Amino acid sequence: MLRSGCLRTALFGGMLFTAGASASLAATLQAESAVLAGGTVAESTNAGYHGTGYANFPTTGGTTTFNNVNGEGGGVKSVAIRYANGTTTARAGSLVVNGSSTGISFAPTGAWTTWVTMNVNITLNNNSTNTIQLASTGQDLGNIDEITVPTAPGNVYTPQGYGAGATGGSTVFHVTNLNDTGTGSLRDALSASGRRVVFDVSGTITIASTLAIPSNTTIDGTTAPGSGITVTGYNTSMSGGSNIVIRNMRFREDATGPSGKCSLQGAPCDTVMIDHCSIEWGRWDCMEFTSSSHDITVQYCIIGQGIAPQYFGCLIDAGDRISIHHNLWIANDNRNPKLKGNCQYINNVVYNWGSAGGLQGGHSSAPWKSDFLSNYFIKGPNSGNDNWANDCTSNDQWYASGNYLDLDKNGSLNGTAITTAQYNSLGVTLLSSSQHSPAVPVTVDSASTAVSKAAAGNYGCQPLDAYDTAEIGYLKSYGTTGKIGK
Ligand SMILES: [Ca+2]
Ligand SMILES: [Ca+2]
Repeated sequence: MLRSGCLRTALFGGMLFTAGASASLAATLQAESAVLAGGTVAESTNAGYHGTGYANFPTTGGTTTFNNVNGEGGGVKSVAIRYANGTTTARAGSLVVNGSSTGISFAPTGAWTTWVTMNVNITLNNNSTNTIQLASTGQDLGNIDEITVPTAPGNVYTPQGYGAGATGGSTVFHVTNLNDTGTGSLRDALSASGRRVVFDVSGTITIASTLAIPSNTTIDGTTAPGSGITVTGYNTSMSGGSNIVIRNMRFREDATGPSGKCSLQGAPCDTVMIDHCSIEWGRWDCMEFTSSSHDITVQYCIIGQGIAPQYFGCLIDAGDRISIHHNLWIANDNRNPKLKGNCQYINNVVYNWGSAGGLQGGHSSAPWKSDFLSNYFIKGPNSGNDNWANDCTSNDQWYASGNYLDLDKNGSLNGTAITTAQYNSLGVTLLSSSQHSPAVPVTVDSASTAVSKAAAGNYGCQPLDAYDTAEIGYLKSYGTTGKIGK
């Protein structure tokens, strides 16, 4: 069924996906190859289509049916429909998903040769059992070129928490090369605000100076073919930015970047959604939100492999309304994160902290109030102590529930619930009720479910590359393997 209407309209380019390939991020199905009935015909008159043509509908009763659509694990998927409507008015019809019908409307695109992509959230069942049909019911719809169904975890977008209101940009800009600068580069794409940045290429972009992200920007790495996009060599900054969405990207500053900078940082930034990203190889921290940054979500990410001089995960300093949920923190010496802010810290998995500890408290002169729910702290071979949390004071004020701790490094996940006595030994102030209620709530899993999801490779930039795959392997050793840094 259709859960919401048109989320965004965007041109799609460079869709090089191969249906059925395990590493593909999406399966694209051509309308001209679908089952056409009721007077719907395959045409190739108007240029710009993908494949060999498109479906042209009669005024009423025409259908285009995509059978055996793979919903993988099932659930809500953002399905892209590429179409053209050369008239000046929207054309309405029906979208029928597994027999359940709802209305759908195709806005004018300006010309029959102007093809755009509309995303709709559709609930699909497991595996290749789904039927998606478009039908004309009194108007002859638009011409339908293709539909694209996401098939990897990174393509399922479920924004939650305080950053869920970020809408980013809408003017589509295609990154067409992996250059640091110049026409068609990512830096070129980020030279103006209001853009939705999509990728016609995949690979590594090596930057030699700070890459700045302006306000009202979407960077959608889910559009990159193949193995996705890695930004490395220097820091990427959202400082001064507002309303930013970043999905399915890798940011890895590495040793060529400034020692005081991070792979991804905002000092300050607000109204930010970071979804399914791998944020690693940062020098000061891998990630930072400082200077009163607010209304931010970091979800389904890997934050790890911090490098010299600090080997730290993330600094949150004077942050407000920050949701950090469903992330894997791995191979950082400390600061997973430093929790100096009013935060939701939910369903995080912290593995193999180093010499100082896992999560660092704010130990601030001001009180900070966080919901601290169903996280799992797992000691690893480089953990020099049992400090799953450190540097806490009474100004670290937590509503804590459902958190687990596994300190025995025995190769299996067999932790125990963190006790009131263990919180008290940190010196934190325990609060008796939840402190946070963002407009879009965070789904709270059990701590063990959070580990299962991380171990299944569902966090970080999809598809996982060799570095992230190695880190997941360390996690799944549950205490016996791992390292600090890259
Ligand atoms: Ca087509
Ligand atoms: Ca264990």
